[in-house]
Amino acid sequence: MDLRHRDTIYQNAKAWVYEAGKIIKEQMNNPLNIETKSDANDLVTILDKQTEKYFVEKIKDKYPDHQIIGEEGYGDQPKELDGTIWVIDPIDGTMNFVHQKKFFAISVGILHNGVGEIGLIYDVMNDTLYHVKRGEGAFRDNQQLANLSKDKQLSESIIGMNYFWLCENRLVDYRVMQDFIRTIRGARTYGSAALELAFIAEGTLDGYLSMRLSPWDVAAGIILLQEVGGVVSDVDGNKWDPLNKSSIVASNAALHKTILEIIKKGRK
Ligand code: 2AM
Ligand code: CA
Ligand code: CA
Ligand code: CA
Repeated sequence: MDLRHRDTIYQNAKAWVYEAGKIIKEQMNNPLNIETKSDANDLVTILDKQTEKYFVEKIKDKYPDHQIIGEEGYGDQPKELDGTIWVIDPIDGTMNFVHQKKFFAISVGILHNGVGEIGLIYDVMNDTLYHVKRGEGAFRDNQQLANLSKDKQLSESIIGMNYFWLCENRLVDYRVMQDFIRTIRGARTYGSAALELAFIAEGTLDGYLSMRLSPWDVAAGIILLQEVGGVVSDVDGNKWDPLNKSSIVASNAALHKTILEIIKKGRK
């Protein structure tokens, strides 16, 4: 992708992310028309839908040849990774948004011919933007993020993961994951995959595990994390596929290998 063209796309995407955040803040205390999706805890609000529509309108107007993959379905359903694809989660952490009115983010990843070129994760209530253009550094607002430490031990690591890893589940023997919990320094559950990946990039977390996420949950976070030397795969070590749902294991390279070895012992 031509770098000048990429920079224009980045500037537009950034302006739209800030504007969308402003609209969410202005409207979040109005009735949210909360509905459920796949299950009773899978929530969606009018602002998830409205925010995605806002991006789709802006993108289709300015870049009619770009494609969009968005959680709420207002984009396209590309089958191939050719051309430029925007992968958008209008509100990542909807449960937090509904119940806590904070700890949610707007996540926008932009791929060109399958390569992640731009990533934006906007922590709306903290007014913090994580952003990256591949090869030009990852940033939190104006501050460049350092490369991930290579010699972090698992015993000194804080890992983002939810409690379902410790319950009977279809992926990994929970007793192996209980041993894992005893091995690491601590576990945290923030409820926004996009923010959790950004937290690894900034060093707040050392790793993140999730059983099933969609492309829009992780696209921007993966692009951000790769820029600081992070590694992302599914629980079996397969490379991330931007067109399909998968489990996610993210961390620095050394920890990633160790975590995959542990998961393998309990993999069903
Ligand atoms: P969401 O808020 O955009 O739905 C924590 O639950 C993380 O998992 C969030 O990033 C959330 O994204 C994502 N997630 C993916 N699928 C989910 C589902 N079916 N129910 C709840 N959260 C889901
Ligand atoms: Ca959702
Ligand atoms: Ca999401
Ligand atoms: Ca969402």
